[in-house]
Amino acid sequence: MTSLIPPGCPTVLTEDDRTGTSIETLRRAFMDNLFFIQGRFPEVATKNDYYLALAYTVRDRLLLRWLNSAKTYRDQESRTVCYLSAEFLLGPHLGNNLINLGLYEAVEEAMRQTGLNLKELLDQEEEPGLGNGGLGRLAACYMDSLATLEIPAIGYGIRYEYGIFDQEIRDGWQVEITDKWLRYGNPWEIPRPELILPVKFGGHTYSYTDDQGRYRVIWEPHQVVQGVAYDTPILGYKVNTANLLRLWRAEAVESFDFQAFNTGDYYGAVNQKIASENITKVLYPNDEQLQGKELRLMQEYFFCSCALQDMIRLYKQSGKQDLSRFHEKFTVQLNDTHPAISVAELMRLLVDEHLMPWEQAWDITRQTFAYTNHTLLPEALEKWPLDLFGSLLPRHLQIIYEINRRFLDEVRLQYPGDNDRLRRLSIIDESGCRYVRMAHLAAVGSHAINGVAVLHSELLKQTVLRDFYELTPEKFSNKTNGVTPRRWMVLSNPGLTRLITERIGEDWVKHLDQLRQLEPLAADAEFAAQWRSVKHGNKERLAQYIRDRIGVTVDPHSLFSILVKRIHEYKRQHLCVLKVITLYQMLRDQPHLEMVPQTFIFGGKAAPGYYMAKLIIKFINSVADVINRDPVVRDRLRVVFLPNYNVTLGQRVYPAADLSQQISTAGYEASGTGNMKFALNGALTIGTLDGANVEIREAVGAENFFLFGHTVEQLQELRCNGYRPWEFANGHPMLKRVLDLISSGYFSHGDTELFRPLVEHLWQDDRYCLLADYQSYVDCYQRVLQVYQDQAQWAKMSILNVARMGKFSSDRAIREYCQDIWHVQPVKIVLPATAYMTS
Ligand code: GLG
Repeated sequence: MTSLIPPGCPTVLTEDDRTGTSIETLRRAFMDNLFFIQGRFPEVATKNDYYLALAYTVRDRLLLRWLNSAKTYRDQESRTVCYLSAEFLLGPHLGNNLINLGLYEAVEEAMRQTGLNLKELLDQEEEPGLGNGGLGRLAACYMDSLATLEIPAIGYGIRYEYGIFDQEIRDGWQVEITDKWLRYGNPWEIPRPELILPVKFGGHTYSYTDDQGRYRVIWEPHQVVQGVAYDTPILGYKVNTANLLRLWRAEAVESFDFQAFNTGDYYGAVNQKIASENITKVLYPNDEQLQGKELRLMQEYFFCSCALQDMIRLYKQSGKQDLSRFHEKFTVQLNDTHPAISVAELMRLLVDEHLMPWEQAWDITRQTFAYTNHTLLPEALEKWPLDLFGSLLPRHLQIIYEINRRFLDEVRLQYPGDNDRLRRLSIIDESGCRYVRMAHLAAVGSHAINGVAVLHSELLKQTVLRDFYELTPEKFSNKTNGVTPRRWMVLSNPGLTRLITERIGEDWVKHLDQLRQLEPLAADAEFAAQWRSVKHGNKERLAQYIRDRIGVTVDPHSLFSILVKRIHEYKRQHLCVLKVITLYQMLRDQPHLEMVPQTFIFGGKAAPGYYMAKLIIKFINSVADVINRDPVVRDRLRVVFLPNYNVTLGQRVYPAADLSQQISTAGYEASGTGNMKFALNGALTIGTLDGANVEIREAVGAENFFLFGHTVEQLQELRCNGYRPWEFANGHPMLKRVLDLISSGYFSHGDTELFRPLVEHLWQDDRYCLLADYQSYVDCYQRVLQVYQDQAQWAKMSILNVARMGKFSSDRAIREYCQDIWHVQPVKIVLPATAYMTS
C-alpha cells in the first residue's frame, strides 16, 4: 500500500485508521481516538468518552467524503442549492451517519468486541434541537435527500447555543429547562474561526453621487457583529456525497472595546460583547406564532446576511469577479418567511456593495430565490412594525420601499384604478400600525412559490396569497412534503426494515415507491404474522421505556393510539382527551363493558408563552392521573403523557404505534410530516381531511384510512351560518356529560376553576370546531375498535398502508424541487485512490 502520509507529517496513522471500514480497523481507530483525542484509557473512560471516540472515528469517514464532495463542486463549478432555514432539527448524528455509511453492523460488532454496546453509546448523544417542529425537521429531511440524490447543496442557518428547551412535567405542568446541547462538545461540527463575516445593524444611511455620476448609498451602522461559520457534513445514503450544513454563530467584532476599557467603563466594554453574542444564544421556542421581538429579526437578518456574503465569496473564489451570473451558480430556497429579508439583503449587496444597476440586480435576485410557505395561520405570518424594522435595518427599509414602488407600478398597469388591490398587495401594510409583510416581500422577490401539500397550496392561492396568484399564477406550484426513510425507517425501525428487505430487497430505501411490491404480501398469512410480531416487539420496547421514564405500566397488547406533535389548539389534542373521557365515562356507566384495551399516548411541547397549550398539557396529565388510578377501568384504558417529545423520542414512538391521530381542524395543518412517519411505520391513521392527510388517504386507499370530521367547505358553511358550539354540546348527551364532568372539578381535585378557560372556550367560541367534529370522531373511533378486534384485517391494512406510502419520501419531494424550481443536476462524487487530495 502506498503511504498517504504527507512528507514530514509526524503521524503513525495509516490510511486505514482514518478511512478503513473493516471491523478490525474500526476497532483500532476507536481505541486510538479514545487515547489521543479523549486522552483516556479504558479503565477510567466514561460512556461519553466512548461516545466521542466513536463519533470521531465515524467523522473521519465522513470527512473523506465531504472534502471530496467540496473539491468536486469547486472544480466543476457545480450549480448549488442553498437551503436557507432558521431551523434545522437534525436529531442525533451518530446512528444516522452509520446507516448512511453502511457501517452500522460493522461498528456494532467492533463495539461488541471492545466490550461495549453500540445502543448505549448512541443514547449518549445530545440531540441538536435547533428547531421547533415540522418546519425544522423538514429542513433536516431535505438535507438528507439532497445528499442522497447527489445534489450539490448547502444548508445555511443559525448555530443556537441553546436549542429547543427540554420539557419536564411537574405536577402535570410543563416546565422548561434550557437545552445545553453543547455542554459536552459537538464532535460533528468543524468551527471555522477564520471564516468570519461582518453583519451591520442600526445607524443611518446617507447618499451621494460618485465621481462617475452614480447614485450611491452608504449605510453607517450603529453596531457591527461578526458571524463565525460552524460546518457540519451531511452524508447521503450509500453515496459519496456529503454536503455542507453551515451554521453561523454571532460574536463581537472585538472582544473588548478598548476605548471603553481605557476610560474605565469595563462593564460597558464587556456588554457589547454580550449583546453581540446574544443574537445566536437561543432558539425562539414558538411554533407558528410570531412574537415580533427585535432579537428575532436580528437573528433572521444575521444568518441571511452571512449566507449571502458567503455565497458571493464562494462565487468569487472561482475567479469570476462580475456577479451577473450569480443566479446560475446558486438557487436559494427560503424556508418560510424567516429568511425573506434575504431578498432585500441580496439587493443591498449587489447594488450598494457591488455597484450593480438596480434593474440587473433585481433580475438576478428574482431568479435566485424561491419561497415555500408553511402556514396559513394569521398569527404565524411574519410582519414587522415599520419603526422597529427601520431602526434595525434602515437601508433595507429603503430598498423595500423601492422594490414596493416599482412593484405597485407594475400592478397599476395591470389593474388601473384598483386601489384596493394595491393596498392588499403592497409589501407595506398601511392599515393602522404600519408593518412590513414578509410573505409579500418573499412573494415579490421570488420566481417560484409553493405550499407543502395539495390542499394547502390550493388554500394558499385562495386566501393568503390570492392576489399574488391572480397576478402571477405561473409562479405557484405545490410540493407535498416528504420524510427520509433512512432516519424514519432504517434507523428507527430495524425490525420492519429487515422484514421488508428480506422480501423485496433493499432498493426501497432509496426508491420508496418500491414498497409497492409488498402489496401482494398483504394477503400472506405468514408474512402478516411476522409483521405483527415486529410491531409487537416495538410496542414492548416503548412500554418498557414508558415504565422506566414515568412509572406507568401499559400493556403492549392494547391498542397504542398516539398523538405526538407540538401542542396547539388547532391540532386539537384536547379533542382526543374528550374522546378518552368519553371512553372512561362508558366504563364508569358499565363497569363490565367489554372493550378493546387501549393506551393513549401523548407527547409534545407547548410554546412557553402559550397559556392554552400549557393548560392542555396539564389537562392531559390530570385526566391521565385519574384514569390510571381508577380501579374501575382495570386494564382497559391507560393514558400517558411522554415528557420531552423530540426527534430521539419520535424514533421510539412512530414504530410502536397502531393508530396515528391526525385530528387537526380541516384547513389549518399545512401538511404535517408526523402523519407520514406513522403511516410509513405501519400505523393506521384516524384523521380529518387536512394537510397531507388528504393525499395519504388517497395513496393508501379510503378503505385503509379512518376518516372523520367536517371538510374545509363544510366548516366554511358552518361558520357562515353562525357556528353555535353550545348547540352541539347540548345536542349530544355524552358530550355534555364529558364537559360537565371536567367543569365539576372531577379531574382537578375538585377545583372548578382550573380547566374553566378550556371548557368555556369550547362552549362559547370553539374556534377550532372540536364540538362540531366530536360525534363524527367518536363514531369513527368505534370503527377503529371494530377493525382492531380482527387482527388479521388490521395487519392487512397496515401492510397496505406501508406498501403505498412511497410518495411520501423526501427524495420524491426533493426531485420535484430540483426539476420544477431549482433546475439542478446530480454530481457524482468519486473517491480518489488516496485519502489526501494533493492535486
Ligand atoms: C409547518 C406546518 C406543518 C408542516 C411543516 C413543514 O405547520 O403542517 O408539515 O411546517 O412544512 N410550522 C410547521 O411545522
